[in-house]
Amino acid sequence: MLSKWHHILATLVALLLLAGIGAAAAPAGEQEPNNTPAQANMLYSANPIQGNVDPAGDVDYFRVHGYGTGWGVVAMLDVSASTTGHDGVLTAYAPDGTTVRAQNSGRWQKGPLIAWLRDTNREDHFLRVSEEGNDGRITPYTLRYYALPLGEQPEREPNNTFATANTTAITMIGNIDAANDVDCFAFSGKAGQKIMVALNADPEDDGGPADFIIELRRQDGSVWASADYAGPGQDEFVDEHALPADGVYAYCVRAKSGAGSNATYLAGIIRDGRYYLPSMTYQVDWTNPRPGNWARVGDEMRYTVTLTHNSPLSFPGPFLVSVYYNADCQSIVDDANADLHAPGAFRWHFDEVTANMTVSKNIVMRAQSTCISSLDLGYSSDYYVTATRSTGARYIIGYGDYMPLVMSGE
Ligand SMILES: [Ca+2]
Ligand SMILES: [Ca+2]
Ligand SMILES: [Ca+2]
Ligand SMILES: [Ca+2]
Repeated sequence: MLSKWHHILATLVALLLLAGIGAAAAPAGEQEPNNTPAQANMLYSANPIQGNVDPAGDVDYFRVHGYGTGWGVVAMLDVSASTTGHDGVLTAYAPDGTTVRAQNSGRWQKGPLIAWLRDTNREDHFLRVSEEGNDGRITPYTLRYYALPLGEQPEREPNNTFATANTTAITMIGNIDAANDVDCFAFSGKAGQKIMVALNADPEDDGGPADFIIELRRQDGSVWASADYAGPGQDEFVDEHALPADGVYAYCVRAKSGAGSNATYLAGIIRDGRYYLPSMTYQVDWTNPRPGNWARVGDEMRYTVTLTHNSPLSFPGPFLVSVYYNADCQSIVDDANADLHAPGAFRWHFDEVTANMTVSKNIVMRAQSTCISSLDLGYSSDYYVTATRSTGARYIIGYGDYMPLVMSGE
């Protein structure tokens, strides 16, 4: 039973992953009428939609989910394929459908851009596509939209070169405080991953003085792509680049003009339509099961738990590696000097996650009662505002000389 369910769940997870990543294929089409917030078409993160501003004066509303504070929106209107006009306007509205949260009619490479607009609540809100002046057509346009956790972290100087780059968080808050300041942020990538870089030039929403340039850097530190399409206080964007090989890449921010103490920005990468997290792998080995893979009430159950950070980049803590146990089934005999205890969990604390760090601990639990459960492993990271839990080693605890809970076909 357990393995069958596990298989089904694994398949579902794989399908969901495919749905998220495969969405880059043919964009869906808008459904008219969509001329008011009440008529808005639903739009989902990483699922581009194609439409037309046609006839002149047409406007197209799209409804998007709100994810609450701590999340942000990146939206790009690509009008480069239009045969009729290229003066697109992209507007983000609050849930009331009338309060403008952000508006852009400028240019990234292909049209207007809204980068890392902060969500204010969990209500649905709206994006609208129109033509500047409402007196021309755009046929066709593609609207791309991403809802992402911001997880913004402050830059740490010096970070002026590829070699001294900060390891990027999901997004970074930085400041180009002098004309010669450069801020670089490194990330670990895999061959074939698609990377975009977006920069919000006015994260305080009070008018930004700086005209920013963002660069995507190759593994050797050379400039792969550079974006400087818009003017002072305007967002910038580097479109999708497929990584040619596994390794460390970076994005860097500089200012063409307007450097100073208030030249702040919010920048980050979008990886395969999602947010950037470092790769972690887990392993939980139950090393002393009885033949037939079970334990008897009273047994000591020995485990080796291992977490590996698969990246040559370090990042700041606090970082907690957590073992999760079912306290109805097991009690702790040896927690391998865990720093913290919580109900059903114990943890080791790290001030920094170093390059390719491996945490490996030998722990001992006591089989308390007849049970089917699992000993799980996970981590939490403030830097990546994330906490995970992964199913580790499943176990069966029986009593006497037999396993009353084992089902046929298991
Ligand atoms: Ca339309
Ligand atoms: Ca319309
Ligand atoms: Ca800086
Ligand atoms: Ca710097």
